[in-house]
Amino acid sequence: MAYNHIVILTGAGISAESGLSTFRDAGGLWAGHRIEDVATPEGFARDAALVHHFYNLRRAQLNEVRPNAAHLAIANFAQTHTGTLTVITQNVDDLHEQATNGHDMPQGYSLLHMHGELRKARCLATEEIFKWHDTMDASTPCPCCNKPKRLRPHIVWFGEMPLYMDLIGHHLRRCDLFVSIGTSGNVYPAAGFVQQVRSTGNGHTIEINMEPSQGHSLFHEKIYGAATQTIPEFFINL
Ligand code: BJW
Repeated sequence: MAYNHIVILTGAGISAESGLSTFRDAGGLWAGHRIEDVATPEGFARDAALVHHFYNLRRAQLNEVRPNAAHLAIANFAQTHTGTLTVITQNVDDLHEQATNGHDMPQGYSLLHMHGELRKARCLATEEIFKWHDTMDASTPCPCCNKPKRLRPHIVWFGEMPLYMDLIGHHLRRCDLFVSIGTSGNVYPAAGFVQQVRSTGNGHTIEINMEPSQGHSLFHEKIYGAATQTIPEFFINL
């Protein structure tokens, strides 16, 4: 069956084989950290130095990693797909961008970073967003107001509203295929997208992950295995 409006949701599992740790697997990103300390606005208010350090290390790590066969398979598929293809990523890395880099992407393709981006910073006062490739700390002057203590990583922490929610809702309502890749289904609202698609009655839903996610029973189809194996095979046959 040919699908016209496809939504792909990706999580940390798609980037794992590029060398970026997931969150909840053993030895993951939060090992050695309390989530409340590094992934909440309250943690940032308490100890900005710790939070900046955590994200500075992860931003620097992006220089060392490349998209893997799963990111590339999605990018290749996007080039030939004639309907719309919306990639909603929970990831703050830029491996989907790197995978499409240098290619003219069709008009129907879009990529939405619902949990923000490591390579962006935001001014706490004006909400202006800047491309950011270096380290930052509390003393870094903000480019718009030239004052210290104004910059934060452009990341959606717990308790904050994820980005592009209206646009995401629009794509979920009209999609005829929803594919969830490499996410444990622990974090809302992303974990609820499959239910939103099911409630429309028109979308086929597929989970592709290393293991069954929290919401696995909600999907019509499931494929389990490493993303670099399962994803290229899946998109070649779609
Ligand atoms: C592989 C693989 C390989 C490994 N191949 N697979 C009580 C009930 C319900 C909700 C709430 C609640 N209390 C609070 C909430 C809301 C809260 C929430 O969901 N909390 C839960 C813990 C319960 N959510 C929020 O606060 C969000 N905001 C919000 O809800 O606003 C209100 C709102 C209401 C209604 C509509 C809209 C908004 C904000 C959430 C922000 C999440 N931010 C983080 C941190 C970002 C910064 C950073 O990167 O450091 O985003 S949390 C972290 O988890 C990160 C990820 O994007 C996110 C999801 O993780 P992901 O991607 O699923 O990774 P893992 O590690 O969990 O899973 C990896 C999977 O890959 C595993 O299954 C592996 O098996 C698999 N895998 N290798 C294939 N090679």
